[in-house]
Amino acid sequence: MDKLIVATHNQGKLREIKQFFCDMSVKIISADELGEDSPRETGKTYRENALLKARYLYDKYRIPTLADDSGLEVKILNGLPGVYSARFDGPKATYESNNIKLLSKLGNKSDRRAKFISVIILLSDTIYQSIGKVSGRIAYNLSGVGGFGYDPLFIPLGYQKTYSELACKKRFISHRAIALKKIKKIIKKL
Ligand code: ITT
Repeated sequence: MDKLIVATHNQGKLREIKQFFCDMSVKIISADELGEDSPRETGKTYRENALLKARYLYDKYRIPTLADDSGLEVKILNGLPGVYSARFDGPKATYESNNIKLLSKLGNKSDRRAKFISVIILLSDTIYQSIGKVSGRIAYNLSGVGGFGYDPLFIPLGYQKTYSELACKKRFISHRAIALKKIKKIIKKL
């Protein structure tokens, strides 16, 4: 495979995906570089949304296309924000407003268990899927400046620092890295 479309408009995700594949010769083309917008994410599951995003560009360009749909599931909030992670605070949500909303929903609750999930679809002649999950907990305050989204609040199991504080280490241990590992093997064979 010499070209791969990455169907995302999220610069944080794009950076992580590019870094993960930086030792491969495949040329990565993002949705922004193609001047494309994104389809409405009407799916009820990560898989449905990832497939929808991948299909939107694959059907047009016929170049293998990768899409990531991901979210943060907080146990005591019955899995929210989950597939609604990007717009947890409503249609005009920002990373900051989502984080503030999450902190206020949790208040001082001591059960702060959460997990991050990434479902990656690679669409070419076949649909390939890979899932990555990382368990952890939600911090009481925002910490760190690296990464994006809920990174300043998520402390992965086995660490005392948030994804943001772990900075570039995140790219080896994250839910997305776990999902991308399998996809990388597939790409090498295509
Ligand atoms: P694309 O659809 O264009 O890829 P998006 O941001 O809308 O970008 P999703 O629909 O998959 O992507 O929403 C995932 C949201 O979950 C994302 O906006 C973040 O708020 C959060 N999220 C996902 N992965 C994350 C990560 O590694 N670190 C922090 N937050 C993350």
